Amino acid sequence: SILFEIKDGVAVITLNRPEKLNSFNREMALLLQKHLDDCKDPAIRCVYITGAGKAFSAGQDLAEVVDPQGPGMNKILSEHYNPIVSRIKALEKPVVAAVNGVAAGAGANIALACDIVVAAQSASFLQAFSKIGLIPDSGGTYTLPRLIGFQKATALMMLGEKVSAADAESMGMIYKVFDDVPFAENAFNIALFLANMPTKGLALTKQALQASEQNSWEQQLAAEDRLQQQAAATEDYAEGVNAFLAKRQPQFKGK
Ligand code: LHQ
Repeated sequence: SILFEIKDGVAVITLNRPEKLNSFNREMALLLQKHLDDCKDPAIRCVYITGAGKAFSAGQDLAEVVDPQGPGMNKILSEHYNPIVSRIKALEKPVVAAVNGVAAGAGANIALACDIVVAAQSASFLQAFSKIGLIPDSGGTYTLPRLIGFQKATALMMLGEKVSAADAESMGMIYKVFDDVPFAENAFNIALFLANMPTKGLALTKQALQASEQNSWEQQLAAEDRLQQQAAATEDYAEGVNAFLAKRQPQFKGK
C-alpha cells in the first residue's frame, strides 16, 4: 500500500491505495511508520511524501472503523496517526509533502505536519472530521491554528469546508501551488534541492522552529545560541564558508 524508493538522496514515499483514495488502514499506517524509520539512514537527505492516483489521501479508511475485526478506536490515534506525525516532526531532515490531489481528515493533517507542503492546482484540503462527529487529529488542532490563525482554523474545522490549493496557499496553510502538469517534477525539484543542502543545518533549523512553538523570547534566543553552535561545528558549515570565500559552488555532504 506504500511505495518506497531512494532517488538522488531523496526518499520517495508514495501512498498507494489509489482505488481507496489512499485512505489509511492499519497496515498502511504501520507501513508508513516503518518507512519513516527507514528514512533515518544518513544517506537520505530529504523525504518526499506524495499519493498515487487522483488523491493524496482521504484519511482514515472508514470501512475499517466499522469492521468488527478492525483495530478499535483506542488504537487508531495512539498506534497509527500519532506515531506517524511524531516521526515526521522528529526526523532530522526536511520532509516535503507533495499534495497531488485531495487531502482529507488525517490525510490533510499528515501533510500539514511536514516541513514544506506544496500542492497541485487541482488539489484540496478538507478537515473532514466534523462531518462524521469527530475532532481533527494527527496534530491538526496544533498545526492548523499556528499556520492560518485560530479563527480560520476553527471555521474550517467546524464547517468542514474544502479549501482549494490556491486558497490554502494564500492563507498560509501551504508553501506553494504548482500547475497540475508537471506537478510532480516541480515538487520533486524542491526535494532534490533540499537533498543537496547542509542537512544538519536544516535539521537544526527544524528543531529551532519547533522549540519556538513553546519557548519565551529569552528561551528561544538561548536555543538559537545552542543550536547555532551545533550548526557551526558541522563539516557543511566549513564547506559553505570556504566555498563562499573561494567563489566556488559548495559541495555539501550532510555532515
Ligand atoms: C473512502 C474514503 C475513506 C473509505 C473516499 N474511507 N473509503 C481518526 C480516528 C478514528 C476514526 C476515524 O478516523 C480518524 C481520522 C480521519 O481521518 S477521520 C476523516 C476520514 N475521512 C473522511 O471523512 C473523508 C471521506 N471522504 C470524502 O469526503 C471524499 O471521498 C473526498 C472529499 C476525500 C473525495 O471526494 P471525491 O473525489 O468526490 O471521491 P469519492 O467520494 O467519490 O470517493 C471515491 C471512492 O473512495 C468512493 O468509493 P466508491 O466505491 O464509491 O468508488 C469512496 O467511498 C471512497 N473513499 N474516502 N476515508
